[in-house]
Amino acid sequence: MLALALSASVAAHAQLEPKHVRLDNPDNAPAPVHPLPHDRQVKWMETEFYAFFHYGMDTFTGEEWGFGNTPKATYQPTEKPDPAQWLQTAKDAGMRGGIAVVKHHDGFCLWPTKTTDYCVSGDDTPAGFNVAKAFADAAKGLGMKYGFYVSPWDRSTALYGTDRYVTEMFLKQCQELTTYGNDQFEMWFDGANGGNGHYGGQAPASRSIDRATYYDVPNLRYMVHKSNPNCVLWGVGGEARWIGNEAGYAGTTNWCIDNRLEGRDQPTAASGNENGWIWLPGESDAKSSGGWFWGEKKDSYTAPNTLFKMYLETVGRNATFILNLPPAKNGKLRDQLVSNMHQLGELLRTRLGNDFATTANGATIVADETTAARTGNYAPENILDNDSTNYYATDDNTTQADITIDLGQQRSIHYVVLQEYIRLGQRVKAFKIQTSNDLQAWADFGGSVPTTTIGYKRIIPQSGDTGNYGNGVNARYVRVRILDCKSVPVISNIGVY
Ligand code: FUL
Repeated sequence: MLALALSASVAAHAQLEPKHVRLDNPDNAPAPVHPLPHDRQVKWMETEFYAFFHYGMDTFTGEEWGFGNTPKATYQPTEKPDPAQWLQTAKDAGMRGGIAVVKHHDGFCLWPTKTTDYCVSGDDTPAGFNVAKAFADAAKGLGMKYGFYVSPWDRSTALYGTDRYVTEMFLKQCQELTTYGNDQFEMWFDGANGGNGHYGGQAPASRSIDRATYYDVPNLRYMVHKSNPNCVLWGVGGEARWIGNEAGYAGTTNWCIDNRLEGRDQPTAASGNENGWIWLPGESDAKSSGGWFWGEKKDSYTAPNTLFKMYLETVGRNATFILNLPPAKNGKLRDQLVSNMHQLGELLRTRLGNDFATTANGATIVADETTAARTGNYAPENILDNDSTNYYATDDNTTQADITIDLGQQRSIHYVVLQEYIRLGQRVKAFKIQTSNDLQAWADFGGSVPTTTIGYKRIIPQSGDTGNYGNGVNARYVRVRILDCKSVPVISNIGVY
């Protein structure tokens, strides 16, 4: 009897063993450091730099937050909105995608939704035009990633604040938008809820909700991911966090992990949390003009050099960068903005377009002084090959590495770019960059900028100053010293520009 009971319990235990644990590791891969990103979050980080397009009722009122009772007829584009022009401009600026605001807090929808009359009709006139559909089509034509901003807060409807708003309007609106393409990369869910609004003219005129629970995020996620598996739900959706400011900078220390479901108003927004338990990477949103929406009094534009500085302080600090380009009343971006974006693209191409540290440009890895490279396909050469799917890793039991690159000739160096293989978790806690011409005398690179985290991407300017291109430093060798790391360092790329 005892023997029988024992064997029954062994059998039950054997069944419970997790099936995904591999008992052997034939590839000798380094162990992951949790939490890990979802595949869609990695693809999203690889988008790096993309546009926001705030266009809608506020374009015609000059406001930033419509109250929800502006008459429909106020939305009067003087020409048919031209999303292909928006996205082509973004592409010229070096961006890889864009997000169209198709419903802002005022509740007016730029596609013919079945959930409310407060929307465009979907006919072929400028005022009836289905902007959401045209936007998705234009993006597909231009090879740009695309997604939509759908404001959860809706100041137009009497239902706001009740469960009916969530099930009959908000979720349905998001569902309708998923039908415009199954390859959307991000849906943007703003956390703003300023309380008061028109709310269909019904009392109470001020409503408050708990944004952590009100919007039924589990069902929202399920519904969006069913048709759009690569769509990251930003903000309220809990798959990427706000960086905590709208000025275009992330923390110099910036972890892709954190401890909370939504980044707004949190002290760790800019830096993430080294000990966080969920993957929640940062996105930095910023304007390129006087407002989120175009307006006569807001028709002034930020200089390309300032935008380049923002790029270095966002993409260069392990965050994505979403830069707003507001179409004007004719449904097009102004000439001045188009020209600024072209200049920004030129800056990115000339300053960060030719990587000296590639095999193709004659670079080699000359030394790995302190640590043995891992056996298997983890050679330091993986750092020079422009392939983001492989990486260099050290043997187990070390959290340090020295990686020295011979550029093959002296180069004028302005920036060093570092990337971890984040599919195995974000790891590096401290590093240092140095340059040399003889492998004997080494000079520190990067001024006094803190060199703590790397993550998906880090860009270190030669003097540490993101606002000053400078003359560069002339050197043949670049050495990256990983000084502290959560586990074995895994480095996919080092770029030298
Ligand atoms: C904010 C909104 O309230 C602004 O109007 C704008 O859309 C910005 C991107 O997010 O929270």
